[in-house]
Amino acid sequence: MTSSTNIHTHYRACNLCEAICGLEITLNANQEILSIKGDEKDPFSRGHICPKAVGLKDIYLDKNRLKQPVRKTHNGWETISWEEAFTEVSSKIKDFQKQYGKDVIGVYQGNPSVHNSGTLLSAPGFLRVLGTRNRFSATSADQLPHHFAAWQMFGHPLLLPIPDIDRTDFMLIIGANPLASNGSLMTVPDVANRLKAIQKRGGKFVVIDPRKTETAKIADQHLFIKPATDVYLLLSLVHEITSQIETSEQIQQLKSIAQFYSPETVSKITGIAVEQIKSLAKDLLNAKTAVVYGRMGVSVQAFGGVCQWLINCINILTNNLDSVGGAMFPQPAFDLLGRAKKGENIFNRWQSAVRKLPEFDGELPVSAMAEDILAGGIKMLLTVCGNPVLSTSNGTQLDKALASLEYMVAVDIYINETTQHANIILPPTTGLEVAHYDVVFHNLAIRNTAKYSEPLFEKDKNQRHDWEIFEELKNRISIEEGTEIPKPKNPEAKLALAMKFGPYGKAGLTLQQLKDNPHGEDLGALKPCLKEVILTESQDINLLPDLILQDLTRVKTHAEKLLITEKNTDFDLQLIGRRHLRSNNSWMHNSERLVKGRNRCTLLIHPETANKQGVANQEIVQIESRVGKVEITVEITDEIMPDVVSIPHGFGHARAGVQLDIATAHAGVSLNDLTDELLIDELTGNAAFSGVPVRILR
Ligand SMILES: Nc1nc2c(c(=O)[nH]1)N[C@H]1C(S)=C(S)[C@@H](COP(=O)(O)OP(=O)(O)OC[C@H]3O[C@@H](n4cnc5c(=O)[nH]c(N)nc54)[C@H](O)[C@@H]3O)O[C@H]1N2
Ligand SMILES: Nc1nc2c(c(=O)[nH]1)N[C@H]1C(S)=C(S)[C@@H](COP(=O)(O)OP(=O)(O)OC[C@H]3O[C@@H](n4cnc5c(=O)[nH]c(N)nc54)[C@H](O)[C@@H]3O)O[C@H]1N2
Ligand code: SF4
Ligand SMILES: [Mo]
Repeated sequence: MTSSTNIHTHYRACNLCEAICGLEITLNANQEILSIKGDEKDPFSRGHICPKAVGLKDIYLDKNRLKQPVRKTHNGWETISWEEAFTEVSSKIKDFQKQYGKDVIGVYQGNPSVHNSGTLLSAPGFLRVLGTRNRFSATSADQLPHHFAAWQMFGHPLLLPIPDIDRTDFMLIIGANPLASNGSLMTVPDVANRLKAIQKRGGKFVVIDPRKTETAKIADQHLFIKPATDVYLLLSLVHEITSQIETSEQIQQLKSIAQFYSPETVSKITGIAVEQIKSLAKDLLNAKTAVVYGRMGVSVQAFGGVCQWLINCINILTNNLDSVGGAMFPQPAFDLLGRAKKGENIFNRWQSAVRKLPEFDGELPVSAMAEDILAGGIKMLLTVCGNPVLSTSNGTQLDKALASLEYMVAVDIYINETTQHANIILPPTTGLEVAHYDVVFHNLAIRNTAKYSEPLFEKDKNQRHDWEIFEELKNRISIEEGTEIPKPKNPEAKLALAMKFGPYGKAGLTLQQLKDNPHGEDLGALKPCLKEVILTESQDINLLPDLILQDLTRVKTHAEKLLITEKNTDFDLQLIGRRHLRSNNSWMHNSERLVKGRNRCTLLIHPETANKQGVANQEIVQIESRVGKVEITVEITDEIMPDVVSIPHGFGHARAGVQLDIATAHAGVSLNDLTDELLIDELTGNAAFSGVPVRILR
């Protein structure tokens, strides 16, 4: 912290999204925030921020935010002491375990778990002691297919290839909207300028998306694609590329897999013209360097796993994997893979109770959580940083399932759509009150950097840090009765050790150095390193993994169906989601400055489709899927494909019991009251949100 007169400045990283922008926060002598701006001296974000950064101040001051545990009573919520809360929660855990066994307690971990270093470093220890196989997280409503393909091909779920956006000559972006999301599985602050820089140095980038997004608008080219048909576009690109390169035996096999998917055939399925598919393949082959990057849109669909595999394949076929300007592997200062084992099986070691969906890396697909609660296998649930009622398929069903639980605990800062079902909520400090080192996202970054942030505000004496909560619970459920409960250990020690023994430790990088330089350290551009980091048994890329090859039959059968059948007339529209720069999944709608302005929770529909359906702009319509129905205002726009409609996810705050004053005044409806828990990627178990069949009711 630096000071001049009474005004002083604090530098830190924003932990709200994956971009980890550097912030410059000025405060007066009373510790009131005067401004939050981009930190020009941050070597990575270079002064960039987005409007959500100022939301950190709103979260800090939010009257609805919890600071002490609350317990649900017949007369509403009552504030209780931490001692009371810990005693009740730990004895409930022990009672349930004793009576029914460890698996009877379910756990759901949401997105901010990976944006809080305290939670990230302390929750795993608690979960190990809890020992349940009924673990779920937002991963299977998001990026599980990426992890699956990475594990199969490179030997570890976290060996995710990241686009070398600063040096590439051609970037193909499929199903991602970094101008709204600020990048995902690609930590890339200031993404708009980095994309424009590709163009300035004579390269280009192309966007494939059923909606003409903010990113598509600044691209050299945007192609509409029918939802959930990307697997065929990718196969067609493999078809074209393998016909133009020298083929080894393995590549020959890929070529024969792709044989059926000529641009002519695939054009009929995807709606992308034959010439355009061919020219994309040419661009990928001819550019000096090129990279294919596919995110949410190609992950949350019926063939998400195969899509992510194909994206890696194309980067390999065009000689762009692990090479400058292509898809590369970061080498973070906190090396998450330092102790990873080679060739470990982490798939399908157990299954969900009702549908027998496969476990991956210790977690079951979240689409199975509600049915497994309703079937009675999970009687107690713990949610951590999650709002699955709004964020997982068929939220209405989960809402009912949560109401049927015998006991629920939430580690969360709000009483929202999910946590209102809890018996006890344990609220940790957050945002400006905590120390932060981005353990996960430096691992996914387009440049190697490291940055540590001190807390800006001291916590009240009645508040607890996340790590204090998890350590306390771990200690209480694992010690013998009658022994003294050890004090929670600050995970900062782990951080210091990780720096020391990480890849830059030898060169002298220490936690203290990061503390002394709150702008962050630049550790250089990504370097080819796959040989050193690969974790497959053979030490080679597994280009043709059996599990993925087996799924190609399903891909083919579905293609044949799409090529012959008429449209499903019962549900004649396909639903997709969207993100807005001023939203953050479901939980930042309680900031007035972020929600004000025109209603964002609208149904986007193409003029021709609106005409066919007989709906007018701004009309309120009912829209229905197999699982539910919502009422929503129509917004007619030619920025979406005909026969596709879009609703943003994360809204729907009008549910009874929610205590979010501002959010409920801008409630909107929940996209996930329409998405269907039965629609999944059968390979990985990931939720398939893209292309849900829906119809407008009149
Ligand atoms: N249809 C559809 N569904 C989607 C998506 C989509 O695109 N379409 N996106 C999916 C994706 S990518 C994701 S990641 C998931 C997100 O799904 P979730 O992680 O379940 O949902 P969030 O809205 O991120 O909820 C975050 C929760 O954490 C709490 N919280 C915030 N900060 C803290 C903190 O510091 N500590 C603690 N303990 N709690 C905190 C908030 O109050 C909130 O309850 O949603 C998925 N769902
Ligand atoms: N402002 C803001 N930033 C965020 C978040 C947020 O909620 N708000 N959430 C954060 C999280 S948790 C994540 S995971 C990331 C996600 O980051 P992104 O993946 O960049 O985010 P989305 O905006 O969901 O982009 C998905 C795109 O896929 C398109 N799409 C939908 N279906 C299909 C399809 O079938 N095929 C193709 N090709 N495209 C399709 C959608 O139209 C959309 O433009 O964003 C993070 N950043
Ligand atoms: S882009 Fe993400 S990290 Fe950067 S200021 Fe916005 S929310 Fe924070
Ligand atoms: Mo996500």
